[in-house]
Amino acid sequence: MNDLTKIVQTLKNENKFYIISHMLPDGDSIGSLLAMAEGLRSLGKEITAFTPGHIPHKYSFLHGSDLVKNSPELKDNDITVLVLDSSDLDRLGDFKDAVKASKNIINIDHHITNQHYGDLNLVNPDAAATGEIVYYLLREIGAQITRQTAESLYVAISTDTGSFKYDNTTSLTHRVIAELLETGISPAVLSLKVFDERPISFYILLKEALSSLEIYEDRLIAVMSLSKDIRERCGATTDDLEGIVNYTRNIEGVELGIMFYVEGEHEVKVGFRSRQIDVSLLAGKLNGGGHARAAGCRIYADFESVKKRVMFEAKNMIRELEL
Ligand SMILES: [Mn+2]
Repeated sequence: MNDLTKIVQTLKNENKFYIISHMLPDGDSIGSLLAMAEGLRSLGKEITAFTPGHIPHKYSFLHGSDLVKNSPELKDNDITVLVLDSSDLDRLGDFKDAVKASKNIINIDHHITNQHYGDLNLVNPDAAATGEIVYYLLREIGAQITRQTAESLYVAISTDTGSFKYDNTTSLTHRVIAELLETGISPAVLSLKVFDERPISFYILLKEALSSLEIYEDRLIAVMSLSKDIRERCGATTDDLEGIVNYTRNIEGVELGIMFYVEGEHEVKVGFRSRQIDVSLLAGKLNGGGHARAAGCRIYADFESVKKRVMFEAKNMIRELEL
């Protein structure tokens, strides 16, 4: 029997499950978690769903989000743990040890870098989202896909494909979405909630960030800064910081966007965004890391000296370009 068959058998035969997804949860992490939980509950199974951290406000409308626990109390080692959308166990943060202690870990994921840490592993890098795999499994075991479960799956798949704009979107993705739409869910309502709508505190914070905008190197570099004090004065949460850095890079003609976030007198978080240059190299020079177009670092010094150091490296990088 291959792992897929064994996983389907386990999902059918066992009556209690723990389900967990990765920390700093995104839409796929939360949507897959909630859909798997609801689908298994529809078969009368007892489910406890966990997340390391908290569910971002924009996903809190999804059905079952109020039942998700965030303390690592997986009390019974005999209960099978389904780990969703996590390439390795470090992605589980505080929950890592509790999950490791469990006798049966089922790893369900789509990251190509997955470490196959489960007792059973279902890793499909061709899936656009873990939500696609969850949908397949729920169908296989005869779970009900209610309208509410379909909403969670829609959120999972639409966020990981950037609203079906990224290259991971396949014809299968659209077939799955077509079946989800048949339950009567509204893509317009869900997209507004997940992609567009932000609380007023976000806009107040964005106003502060934009008022700090500076332009360097013939408009190739755009810089903004915020501090923890300003954020608190705006009544904004750390969730509200998400995406603000993108406003730097999205200015026409800007190649490199930089966002300074002053966490304390001697601690500054720096975010980088770019169009073409590899900002993971820039972040690497400053002991940080990330992806080619989105990276960051954290420097333990006062804002003024951090800014000087970062701008020195950033300008050097831009000057080396032949644009
Ligand atoms: Mn994912």
